[in-house]
Amino acid sequence: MTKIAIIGAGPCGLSMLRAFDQAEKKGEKIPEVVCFEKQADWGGLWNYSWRTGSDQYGDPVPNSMYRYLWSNGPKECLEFADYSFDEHFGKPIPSFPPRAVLYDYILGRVSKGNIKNKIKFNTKVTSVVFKNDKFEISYLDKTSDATSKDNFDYIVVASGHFSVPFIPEYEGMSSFPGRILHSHDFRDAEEFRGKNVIVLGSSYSAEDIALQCHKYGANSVTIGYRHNPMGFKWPKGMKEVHYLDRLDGKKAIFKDGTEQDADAIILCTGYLHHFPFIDENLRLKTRNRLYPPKLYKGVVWQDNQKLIYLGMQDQFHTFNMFDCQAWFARDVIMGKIKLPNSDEISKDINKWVAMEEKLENPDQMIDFQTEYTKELHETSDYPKIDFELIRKHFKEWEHHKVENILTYRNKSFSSPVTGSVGPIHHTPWSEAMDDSLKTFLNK
Ligand code: FAD
Ligand code: NA7
Repeated sequence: MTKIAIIGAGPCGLSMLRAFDQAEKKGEKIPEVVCFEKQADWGGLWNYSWRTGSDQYGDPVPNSMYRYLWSNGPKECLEFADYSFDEHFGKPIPSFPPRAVLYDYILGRVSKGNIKNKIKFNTKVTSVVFKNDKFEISYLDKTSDATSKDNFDYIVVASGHFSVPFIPEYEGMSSFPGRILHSHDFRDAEEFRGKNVIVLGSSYSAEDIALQCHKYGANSVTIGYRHNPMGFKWPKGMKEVHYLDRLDGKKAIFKDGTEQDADAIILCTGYLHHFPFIDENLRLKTRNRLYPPKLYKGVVWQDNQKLIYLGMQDQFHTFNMFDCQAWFARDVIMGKIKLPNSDEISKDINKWVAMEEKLENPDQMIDFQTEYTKELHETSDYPKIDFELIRKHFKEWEHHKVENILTYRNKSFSSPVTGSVGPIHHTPWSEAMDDSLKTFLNK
């Protein structure tokens, strides 16, 4: 029997497990599937951990999410086609839920199937090599410190790419008298109440962590961008300036001449695609981009088509794109989708990469990833979902952010699955200090 290993039980690994589960429910004979998850529980980044650094077994902590994290895009854009928000919560809920609510939703779908028993928890994959037409996987049971080996026909890498921080160094850091941390280790904005905070970066983490620090009472927040400013209309107490030049004692000196006393520096400088456990000739090497090269349809490894990578793109679309990838991968593995010859694979990859390299603004990027997801969607029986509506929502959301970065999360959107409209939340985001599921749903 064909044997499949899935590495990681975050949203992508769970999409893969759900795809097989759905085929089995339709009476199809599915391969043997084993999922390895190095944490004690499932949900990937959405499974919050207070820990930073390494865990009780000495293993690096993968979690990068923090307290008070609310969805950074409308939930309608990530909705599962086969499990709507209305079905899970029994009623329409507002469009920008906090982390705990999305975590509940992700798990709600997989708790119902024959899925959890396929996952080996606290089990870290330490090596993947291809020999004699099989993948040999070595894995460590972290609780017993015992290593084992097993062979598989296919490997699905769903280990995420927002867990290993990219940490640059600036002059003066070693003598800076305050705290320096990467967004990967940021857990609670309360820590920065009354402080002068410098945030470096100009993408999602910089935007959200800067806003969190402001919301929870930082004295000032100064964002240093490298190439392009985010350019939002920042509230009083926040500003965006050009690139940190150096630190001099507790003073941060920027390239545009701005000087700012700082108590803390938060490096929102992104993450590394880091797969040290995969043999080098199978390893995806890329920066964070919308179409990493060498992946046919964004998932099948060009040089060995029994190796699948899920969710390795920079992401506007998330959960339903992961699903489209997983359903496609499942059908490739089960022989329902035949891959073209290597010339056509190469042409297809080059076409997408060339298009991606020409993208100039968020609207074009949204169009690009929507077209990619739609194309994948058509290849499998993943249920109907209105990607045109999702495209429209993403563009509206981008424009709401430009209008007012403090209020975009108060807006409401309609579901691409059920059509129902999210109610306006009872408390505007900038005043909502409690991010619990109970308060969000019940007040
Ligand atoms: P992950 O969620 O990272 O899961 C990977 C899993 O693989 C983890 O459980 C990990 O323990 C496991 N693993 C890793 N290596 C191994 C190994 N060697 N052996 C065994 N197991 C392993 N997306 C949204 O849609 N909305 C948001 O609001 C949003 N906010 C975000 C905020 C932050 C701070 C970050 C970092 C990301 C955010 N995202 C958001 C994007 C996020 O990438 C996806 O939502 C999603 O978590 C990606 O799923 P994944 O399965 O690819 O990776
Ligand atoms: P991203 O989106 O990969 O962005 C990384 C940012 O880091 C980006 O703005 C880079 O600026 C910046 N960067 C990288 N190196 C430096 C240095 N040396 N100095 C200053 N700035 C630097 O990562 P995020 O963490 O923001 O987002 C990851 C996920 O978390 C995302 O999917 C969200 O859903 C939440 P550049 O543009 O290259 O100048």
